[in-house]
Amino acid sequence: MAAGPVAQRILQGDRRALARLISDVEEGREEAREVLRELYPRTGKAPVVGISGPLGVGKSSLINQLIQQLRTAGKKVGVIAVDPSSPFSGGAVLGDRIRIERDPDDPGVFFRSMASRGHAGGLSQSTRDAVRLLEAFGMDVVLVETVGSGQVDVEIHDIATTRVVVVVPHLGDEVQTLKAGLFEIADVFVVNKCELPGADLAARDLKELATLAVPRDGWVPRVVLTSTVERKGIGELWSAVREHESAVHEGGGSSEVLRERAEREVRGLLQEKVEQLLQEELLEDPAWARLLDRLMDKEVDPYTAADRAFQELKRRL
Ligand SMILES: Nc1nc2c(ncn2[C@@H]2O[C@H](COP(=O)(O)OP(=O)(O)OP(=O)(O)O)[C@@H](O)[C@H]2O)c(=O)[nH]1
Ligand SMILES: [Mg+2]
Repeated sequence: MAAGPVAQRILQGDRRALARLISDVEEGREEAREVLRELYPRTGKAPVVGISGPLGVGKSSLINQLIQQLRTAGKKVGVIAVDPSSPFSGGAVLGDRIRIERDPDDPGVFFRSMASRGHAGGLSQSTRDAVRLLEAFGMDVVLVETVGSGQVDVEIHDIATTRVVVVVPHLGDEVQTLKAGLFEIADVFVVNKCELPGADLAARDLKELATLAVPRDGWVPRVVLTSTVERKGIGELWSAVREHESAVHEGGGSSEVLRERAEREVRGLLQEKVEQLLQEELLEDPAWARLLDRLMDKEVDPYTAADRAFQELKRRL
């Protein structure tokens, strides 16, 4: 597909056009989807590294040092900070939470934060699309910081090609169980603040747990020790990410993980359309209100009501 004027500007590295388009994506504008269609063939090659973990473990500090390392190697870096769950951050301003030390004049770094409100197609779809735009824009690597754990975090994790979960030594029993759960969604574990006591023990526990994980694309989760205060382990972290990227991309289009992810995305978009169809065909029809009246009067039960509505929908298609 030939690239239209907006897509051209993105490909030419126009930062203002990129910022505006990401906002359009957040608002779910159809024009933005059109540009995404045009740019899609140019996406999917850059490592997209998700960095998540509990509050204050050092995610932003690690990102700062990864940026330095990548810039030194001549790589351009896009950074997205996602705040899916305001309760976690206590309503903190995102700009505070990420604390990225960046040179505002460096054209090789683009930073964007995404908060939970106002995403027409859902936060994870907006984030996924923003990542694609950053890649089409020419970023060699995209880093995505998310806080906390739980369902939203898992969804955000679905966007990263390599999922890094950061923990610190001595998180206590509660986090031990959290760690076990996180194994499902981590490719690389980082024990940050490793200059503190207990780091080796934490790393050993994690390595043991890693042997229990079911390998995906032939990959067993890796454990890396880092300290951003002592500037240790950043090179090892990046090597682990690169090795994982090779494992994922090795089989070309046959990666289990990438295929399942692609399927989940299309299913999500399809479900949106089905919901819209339901809305237009049934829920706006006066017959729907009448059916609800009958339900309230107990003339019909919910199962029968759903069956009838479904039959009616099929009849109309
Ligand atoms: N001792 C020690 N402190 C660290 C290290 N890395 C980060 N910190 C400190 O931990 C605190 C939190 O660091 P951040 O990088 O903001 O952590 P974060 O995970 O991004 O925090 P949130 O985004 O608020 O969840 C800061 O005070 C850092 O200076 C480390 O390697 N060792
Ligand atoms: Mg942070």
